[in-house]
Amino acid sequence: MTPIQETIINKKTTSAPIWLMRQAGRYLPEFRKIRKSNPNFINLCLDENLSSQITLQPLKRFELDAAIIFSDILMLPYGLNQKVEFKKDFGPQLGTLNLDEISKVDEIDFIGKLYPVYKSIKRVSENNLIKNKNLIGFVGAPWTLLVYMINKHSPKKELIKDFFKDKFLINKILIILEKFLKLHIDQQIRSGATVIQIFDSWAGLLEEKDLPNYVYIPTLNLVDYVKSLKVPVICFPRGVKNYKNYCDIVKPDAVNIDYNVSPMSVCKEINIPVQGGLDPKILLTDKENLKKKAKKYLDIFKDHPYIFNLGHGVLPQTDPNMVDYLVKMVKDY
Ligand code: 1CP
Repeated sequence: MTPIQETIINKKTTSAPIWLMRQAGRYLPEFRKIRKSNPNFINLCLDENLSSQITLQPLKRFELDAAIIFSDILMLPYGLNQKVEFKKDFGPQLGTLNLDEISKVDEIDFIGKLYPVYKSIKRVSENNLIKNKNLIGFVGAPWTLLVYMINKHSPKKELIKDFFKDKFLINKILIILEKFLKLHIDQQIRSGATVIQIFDSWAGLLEEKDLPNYVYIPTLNLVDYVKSLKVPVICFPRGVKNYKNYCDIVKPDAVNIDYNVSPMSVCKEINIPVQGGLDPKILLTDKENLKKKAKKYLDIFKDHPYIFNLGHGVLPQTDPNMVDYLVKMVKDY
C-alpha cells in the first residue's frame, strides 16, 4: 500500500503523507518555460507528452507522495463541445451554452476528445517516479461545473443575476454532467489514476437551503460511483460552512478542508481522514512562520488520519524553495 492509501484505507496516523494542490503550475520555472511556448492552455492539457512531463515536474524536485494529473476541471465542458478558453490575467472564458448541442454528444465523441488526457495518465502511471505513490485523477463537482457552464467565467464572489432562472436547463445539465463525470472518472481510473479528488470550488456560494439539491445529492452519486470502482475518493467542498454535515451526507473517504475552517473543530467533529488546510499565502512569508503554521496542523492531527496539503492551490508567486522546505519539514515531523 502507498502512504496515502495507508492513511485513507487503514487510517494510519504515524506519519502524514504530503502532496499539494496546484503542485504542478506557474510557481515552477520549468512549467513556465513550457507554458510560454504553449499559449493555448487546452491544447497543452491535450498534449500527452507535455502534460505527462508537467505532472511529474514536482516529483522530480520534492519528496511528494502523489502526483496530480496536469489537466483542468473545465476539460469536461470542453469534452461536451462548449467552447472553453483561458485568457491571460482573466481566467477561463466559456462560450454559449447550447443544450441541443451538448445533448448530442455521446460517449464515443467525449472519450475521443479527451483521449490525450487518458493517454497522459497512462504514461505517468508507468513512470518510475510514481512507484509506491498515488496518481490522483480529478473532476469538478457537478455544482462547480454548472457554475462555470452557466456563468461562463469565474464567479469570483458572486453569480450572474438570474443564474437560477431556468430550472429546466439547470436540471438537464446536471443529468448530463452526472453521466459524463462518471465516464471521465472511469476513464481516468482505467488509465491508471489510483485516487479521485472531487473539487467543489464554488460550494461556498450557495445558501444552506440549496446545498442538498446542488451539492449533497449530485456529489453523493459520484462518491458512490467512485467507491463502486474500489478507488478512494477525496472531496473538497471549498467554503461550505458545515464540513461535518457535508461529510455525514456525502460520505467521502477523505475530506480536504479550506483555510477558513478551524482544524481543531474539524479534528474533533469529523471522523474520516482529513486532508489540507494550510493557507497557501503562508508559503509567501518566511521559513520560520511556515514551520510554525504547518506544525500547527501536524500537531492537531497527530492522532487523526491526515494527509498534509493546503487549503487551496499553491499560488503562482510562491518560491519553490519554500515548497521544498515545507515538504522536508512534514517528512521530518
Ligand atoms: O498557466 C496558467 O495560467 C494555467 C493555470 C492553471 C493550471 C496550472 C489552470 C487554469 N488550471 C491548471 C491546472 C489544474 N487545475 C489542475 C492540475 C494541476 C495541479 O493541481 O497541480 C487542477 C487539479 C485544476 C483544478 C481546477 N481548475 C479547479 C479546482 C481547484 C481550484 O483551484 O479551486 C478550478 C476551479 C479550475 C478552473 C481554472 N483553471 C485555471 C484557472 C485560472 C481556473 C479558474 C479559477 C477561478 O475561477 O478563479
